Amino acid sequence: MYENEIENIASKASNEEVYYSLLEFTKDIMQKRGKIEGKKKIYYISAEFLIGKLLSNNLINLGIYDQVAEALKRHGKNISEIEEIEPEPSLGNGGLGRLAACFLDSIATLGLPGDGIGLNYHLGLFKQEFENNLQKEVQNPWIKNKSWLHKTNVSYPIIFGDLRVQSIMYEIDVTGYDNKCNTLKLFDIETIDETMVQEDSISFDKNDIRKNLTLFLYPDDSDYNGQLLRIYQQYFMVSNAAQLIIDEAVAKGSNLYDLPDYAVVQINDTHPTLVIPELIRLLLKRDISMDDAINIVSRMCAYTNHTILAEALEKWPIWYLEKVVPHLMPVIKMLDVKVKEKYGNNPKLAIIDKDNRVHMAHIDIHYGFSVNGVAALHTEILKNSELKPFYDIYPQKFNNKTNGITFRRWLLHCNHELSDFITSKIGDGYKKNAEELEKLMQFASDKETLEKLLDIKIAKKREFANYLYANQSIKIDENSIFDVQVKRLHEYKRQQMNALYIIHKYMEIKAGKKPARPITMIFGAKAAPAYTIAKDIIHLILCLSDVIKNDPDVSPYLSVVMLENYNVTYAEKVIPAADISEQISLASKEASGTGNMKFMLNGAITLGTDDGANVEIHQFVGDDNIYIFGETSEQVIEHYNKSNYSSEKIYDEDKEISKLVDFIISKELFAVGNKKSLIRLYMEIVTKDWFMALLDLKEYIKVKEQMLADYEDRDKWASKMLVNIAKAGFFSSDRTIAQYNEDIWKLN
Ligand code: 26Q
Repeated sequence: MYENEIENIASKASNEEVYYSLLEFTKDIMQKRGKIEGKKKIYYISAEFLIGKLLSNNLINLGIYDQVAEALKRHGKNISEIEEIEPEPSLGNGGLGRLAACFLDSIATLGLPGDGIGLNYHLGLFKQEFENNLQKEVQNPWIKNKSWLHKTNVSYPIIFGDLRVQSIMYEIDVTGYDNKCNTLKLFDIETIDETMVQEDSISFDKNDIRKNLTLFLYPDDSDYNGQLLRIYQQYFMVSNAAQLIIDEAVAKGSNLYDLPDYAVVQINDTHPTLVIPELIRLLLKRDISMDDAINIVSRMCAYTNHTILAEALEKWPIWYLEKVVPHLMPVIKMLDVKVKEKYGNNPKLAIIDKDNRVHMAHIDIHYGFSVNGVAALHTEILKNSELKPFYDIYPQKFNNKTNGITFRRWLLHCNHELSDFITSKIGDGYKKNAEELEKLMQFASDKETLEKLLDIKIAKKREFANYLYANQSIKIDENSIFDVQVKRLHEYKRQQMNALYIIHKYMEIKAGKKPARPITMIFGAKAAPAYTIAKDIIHLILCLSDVIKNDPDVSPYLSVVMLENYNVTYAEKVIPAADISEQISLASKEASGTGNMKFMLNGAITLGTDDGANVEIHQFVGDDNIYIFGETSEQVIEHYNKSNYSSEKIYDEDKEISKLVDFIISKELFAVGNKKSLIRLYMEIVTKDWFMALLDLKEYIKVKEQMLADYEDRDKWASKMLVNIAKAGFFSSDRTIAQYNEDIWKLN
């Protein structure tokens, strides 16, 4: 099919022309594919959809990727160069946004009727640049005249306390793998003024809502950074969603009392929580009683929790809501009164607390029918500690849905070499049924297979090294060990602990102890612009990179690279090239992690704590195929409960540790860095260390050394790689979505 069109496109003169023709061509095919239909639909509402570039993925899902790539090749063009033209829509911060994108792919692949609902941010997450070893934020526009967006005629009035706007709905088609399409619906208004943002910054006047409502995505990850504009955005998103849901259900014949037969809403963290009172308000307007409205809505809304960090739980001062959405207040107050009538004045269960703050998660749990965590350990922690008072009254609402990733993007697209090889071994059934990867286990000690895996790894390392050189003019040694930690920067993820490892290795090499093979430490991380310590950690890593690069005693054996502007596109290049996957969060703090799954699938070995989904990865691959260290989540929780952790004590008593920490304020680092920032970070680690980097540091170093030594037994290492790939099937988002459907959505 499409031979002539594809040939015609491939013969166009410039890469730009080819890209834009392919864009239109692909959009056209998706429109013709038609929509997945069904009586009941899942609405996945999320403030973030980190979809990444779409061209290759869409071609893969449409089954024409190879055909297009070959046609391009015949005309002397390379599909990866064509991909370069596409701007990456960075409509998310990190894990939660990327998860939403993986889910859309899987929902369509499983043929379930389901749409994503979010916001059409004009500027995605800031673009990161490094200047003087510091992070600088630059605005990141992604909508060119031609993009994946379709403008629709759907438009709703949205009422705020002090203004009223008219929305417009855009759509991006989401094609399933070998299936029809769903859509991602992104709402916007026409009066956004992109000139409000200075060319070189991300600051602007936050008061003019008409001009900036959907102008940018909040650059916060797991940090609660309350701003009035954030509430405007949230309400705008959910009021559109609620109106759309009701319209679509009514069009299909709903009498509104049976709305739960037509629609189920998944609330992605608390950012879309206001959809609950908004749906109730809209039903009241249609003459449905309060009790009936609450009953209807409570049977259609389900909530996913993505974090246990107390500072990330949304609690808005009531006056924010009174200003932005006064018409919702009677409903929210009624929801609060009913909780108090039923459960007394238990402050732990209240929607509106004594300080007049509205607890968003509490609305979801009382007035939704399902509450899920995103990995087994995370759900247990929610049930037993963080949300225990709720679990006590609503045990039946709680369930676990361990996260997953789409194998189309994270294997078929980013690692053709590996997926082709797997296909040659076990056929391509695994592309639809990921558990079939398990069939690879029969080759666990097959020399030829293992050698081929190592060959593919080296090819991907070379490819990445070339990309890095083209992108950042940095040269790395493809024969070194690639040790990779890529994720948002947060103290709980403990990039600072990895930096202390680098200091350890640097000192060892200085003292004459050379590693068996050079090591390349690769980081990628954006810090929220207002998160000072996170920026200090980036600064430390960049300074270490500088010091080591300029030290001829050390540079042949160790190098440190910080990827500039780490995003989905970068992830697709670096993950297939990784040997070691760093997943070293303080146990109990990482709800799940999804990078861990991407690395595993691409044959990297995990160095991690028993946290989030690492626990399940550990169970699947067994002790011999993962490197686990550090205190357990129980031990860590006990430290918090007893307030008995003191980094100062460790620092004072352990000279090996204090020697590493002291290097942060050494003359070597001061020579290339900012004294104030380095001292601030040093003080933070010595006197606070809220996420206990010093607690696990020595065991971390020990286990990493073991790992580096084990790497030298190449056959054994390759068999660990194979086991990781073979056991990755469980972490397909197709499995996750099948479980959401089975237990929560109940479509079909
Ligand atoms: C909140 C209020 C105001 C502004 C921003 C925010 C905000 C934005 C994004 C709060 C949190 C986030 C993102 C959270 C997140 O990405 N959590 C991650 O979710 C993944 C998918 O479930 C998990 O794998 C990770 O463990 C979890 O950290």
